[in-house]
Amino acid sequence: MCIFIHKNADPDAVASAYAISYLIKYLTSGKTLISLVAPEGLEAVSRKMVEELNLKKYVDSEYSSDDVNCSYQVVIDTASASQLGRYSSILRDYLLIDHHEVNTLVESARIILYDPKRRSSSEIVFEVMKRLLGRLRGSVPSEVLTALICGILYDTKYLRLADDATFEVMAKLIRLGGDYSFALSILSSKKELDYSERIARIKGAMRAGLYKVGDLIVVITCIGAYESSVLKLLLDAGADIAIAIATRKNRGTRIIIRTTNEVVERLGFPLAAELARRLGESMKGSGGGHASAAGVYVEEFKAETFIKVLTSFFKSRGLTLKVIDEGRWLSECGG
Ligand SMILES: [Mn+2]
Repeated sequence: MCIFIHKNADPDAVASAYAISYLIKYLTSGKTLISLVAPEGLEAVSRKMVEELNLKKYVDSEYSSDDVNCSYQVVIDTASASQLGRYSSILRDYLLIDHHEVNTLVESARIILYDPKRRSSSEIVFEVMKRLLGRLRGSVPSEVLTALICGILYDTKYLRLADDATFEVMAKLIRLGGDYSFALSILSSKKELDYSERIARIKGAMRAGLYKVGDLIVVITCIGAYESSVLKLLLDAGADIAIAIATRKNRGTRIIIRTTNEVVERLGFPLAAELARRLGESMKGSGGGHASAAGVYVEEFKAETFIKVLTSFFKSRGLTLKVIDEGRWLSECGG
């Protein structure tokens, strides 16, 4: 059996995958061999979580580049085929566990455990465990529970996005033996930015173009690495919507969109997810994600088309995209 998680997997995806793997092994008395398929590997903080909680023993093998052959497939915390990279082509009859507002993998899944109201996949996985195991006390190892706490904390931005159901799950995880403060310490150890990340952030800021829609500030930049970090910087600087174009030699282009929850609330629709989907459809790629964080993959990026789609997307919402200062992103990423 294979468990697939999205590229550069975050703690929610990784915790959910290990917990499901544990559950399946438990229910089949260890007879099921499980491979974790993590295209392009795990995010640094997820690797730290796996190490600190000693989770490796819950899967039999890990793939990140070898050819994968699996009879049963579970896809976790993944919103679109593009997030699985080259593995998307081998998907069939899969079980999907996910919570993203927009998910294009739902259509062709065989079994669906999908709840866009949940703030994390870890919450859904915990509910599945509860249903299948009945009384959980003593049966689930504390490191698995702690991993799920990490997953929830990460996806809810330390519970800022949590709702009543999230708190109920969290309370149960702690009561059953999950270690809340250890989970916090795993996630929150400050990492020093390395040299290349600092360069990427500064380049991203230097190349940024400045636009507005209504009274929202939109910033577009072009950067080949550390996109999330660059976008966070731009949002911190005051952008309402920040978009990074990341072109990789012979490997297509990723468009990453970030906005704030305040903007999503004000607009009243899942901006990033919908914009990503529209860009994907219009640029012969695929896109999806959350209301405030989403991504698109396209084979061939054309700045002209991109701006056109962006303009018509906002226009369809009654908003006009205006240029304040085009910046340098076009000459770097114009294609
Ligand atoms: Mn998630």
